Amino acid sequence: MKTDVKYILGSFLEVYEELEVVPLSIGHINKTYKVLADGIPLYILQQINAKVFKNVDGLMQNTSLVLDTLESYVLRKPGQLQVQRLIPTIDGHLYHIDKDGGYWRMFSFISGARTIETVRKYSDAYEGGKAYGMFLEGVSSIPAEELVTVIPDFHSLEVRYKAFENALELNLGNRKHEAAAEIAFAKDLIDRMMLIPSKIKSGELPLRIVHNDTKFNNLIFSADGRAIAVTDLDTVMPGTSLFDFGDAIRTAANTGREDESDVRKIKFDISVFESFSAGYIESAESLLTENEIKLFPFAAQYMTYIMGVRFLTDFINGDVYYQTRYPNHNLIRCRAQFALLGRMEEQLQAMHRTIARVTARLNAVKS
Ligand code: GN1
Ligand code: MG
Repeated sequence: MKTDVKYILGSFLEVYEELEVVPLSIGHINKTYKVLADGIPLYILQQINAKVFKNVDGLMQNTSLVLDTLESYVLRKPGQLQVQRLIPTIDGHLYHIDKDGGYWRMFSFISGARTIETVRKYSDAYEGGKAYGMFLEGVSSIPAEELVTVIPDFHSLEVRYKAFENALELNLGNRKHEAAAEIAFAKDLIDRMMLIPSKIKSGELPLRIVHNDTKFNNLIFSADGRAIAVTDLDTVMPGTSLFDFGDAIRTAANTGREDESDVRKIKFDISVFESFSAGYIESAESLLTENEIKLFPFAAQYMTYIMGVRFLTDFINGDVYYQTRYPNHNLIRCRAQFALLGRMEEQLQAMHRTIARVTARLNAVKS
């Protein structure tokens, strides 16, 4: 297995025999490897999950466009963000197809890079907010029609909920009975959760180019605690800033892991929420509308709910989408998301007050 992967390097690099390839356990979709020379990481090699990304060519065109756009954006913001480089294949393509039909791509490794799984410092949350806010500004110049829709309706709750209902009907994994409480929870909340989709439909929320997968561990930090890059650009597509803000809070303000099995460890850290919001709103201020900012607390709930429903759907379907490490992994992930949603509900008013405070502070600085 490992030798096979190493052999792939030959399509990207003339000389690769001395390099070491180490698998990384990040992400639930693609397979990711670090490529090192003498212990120093040089590249990130990835096998793209072509079951999930059916149009790999479109995906890679998007990635290349987004990286180029960010590259020119960061030139205007010296010292703030770095951009990964796509390493083309030796024959000049954006990706390589191996003899078994597997799709591979390679990126430069950002030196000193580290990621954060659980946020423990408010300064990290603030830095992360700033970086994702800059990202929003950085990609805002891309015309929507130039991006291929790699996964249609990615954060559409109508579509995700239909898939859930479909899973319930078919019960392919024969597991419905194991998830009775979670199924009831999802059903109870669906009407309330349709608020954001309804505001998108009515035009109250602007559509923008967004990242769509802003887990906190998709940020790269320097050793001295600055958020220096945004990774995982697979799902950059039109959407709303609420998706990015919400998913970042879902992962950053959770004191437990995304798949924490002891739900008592799952708390919602309102100070992380405050710090992230301050960074995000400050750096994306030129774009964000009042309607968007007002809905940020709810966005955190929306993204937590939608992820819970997606994990639950995959559990019922018999684990056909996400990589899992044990039989009820998706159910545990769903439980953790729904527990977090409960903790957020208790702090919803506090979140609204926090957003008001953050915006008031920013306005005071300006006047
Ligand atoms: C998947 O593979 P990863 O971890 O970057 C998923 C996201 C979910 C996330 C949940 C293409 O992302 O939408 O938020 O898992 N990506 C896709 O952790 O479905
Ligand atoms: Mg991803």
